[in-house]
Amino acid sequence: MTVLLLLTRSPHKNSVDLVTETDQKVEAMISKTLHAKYPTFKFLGEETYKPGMKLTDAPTFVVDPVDGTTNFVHHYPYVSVSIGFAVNRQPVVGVVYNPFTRQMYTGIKGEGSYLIEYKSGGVENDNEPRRQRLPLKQPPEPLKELSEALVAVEWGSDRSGSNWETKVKTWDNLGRAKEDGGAMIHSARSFGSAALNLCAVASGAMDLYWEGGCWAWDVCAGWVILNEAGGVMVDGNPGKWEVPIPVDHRKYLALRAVAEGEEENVSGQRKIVEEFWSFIVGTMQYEH
Ligand code: LIP
Repeated sequence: MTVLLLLTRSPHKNSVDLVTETDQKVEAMISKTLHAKYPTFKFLGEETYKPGMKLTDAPTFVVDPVDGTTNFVHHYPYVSVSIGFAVNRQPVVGVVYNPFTRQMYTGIKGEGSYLIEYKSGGVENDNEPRRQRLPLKQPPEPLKELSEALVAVEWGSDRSGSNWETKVKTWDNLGRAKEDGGAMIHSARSFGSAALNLCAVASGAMDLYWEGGCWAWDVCAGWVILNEAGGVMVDGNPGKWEVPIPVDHRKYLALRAVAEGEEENVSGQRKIVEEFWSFIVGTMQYEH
């Protein structure tokens, strides 16, 4: 059995903010490879990020070498390498690969998004992977109201204070019976990887994903894959439908495509998003 060397992240937030030697080595390899190929582009990675570093409008690789580190430490196979590319703080290219399931999700702005499944030999040895355009169900299933939804929600690593209160009370509101003022959603799931949660929403297997506290590197790649599958990313706090959020906003709500036609899709999504916002208790705030 491979022994994972757990390291202490600096600055170290708390006992659930985990990092391993693998996270750091994979990022070093990705950054070296990308820099050699694209020396003029900037790089923002989870393991080399320092407080105060800001994502600019410059073309930038936004990378999470091991998204789902807690899963990786526990050998729970919901882990991914997430490589995004942003321009003007907007995601334009994304690749998310889960080495345990050999599933790769790709998305390029204006060119669609795909699920590519490799057989046992993995990426290097499989020349004919199965490739499917997202969402997997076309036309997308309608989603008439929030009570029909399966929603991904994550605790994250902040476990006290007003952000925690907002998460716990909102989770309660989403699950609670309608006659008691709740949304009575079908159910909630916590998979522990923002990138794979976004890919699940893009594929249509999950209807929504809500989280506050994760970072640009957790969502950049998945965001393009979601948008190119007709899905939408909006403010994780009750917001304004017309106001787009930047990739480093740190409060996110993702929703899958709910109809084939552009107009029907957008109006159907707006209805669900505004319904979801009405069940959020409080406002999440995170330093950037
Ligand atoms: C994780 C995110 C997840 C969040 C975790 C953590 P990491 O990223 O993907 O959504 O809930 O707290 O931030 O640290 O495994 O790269």
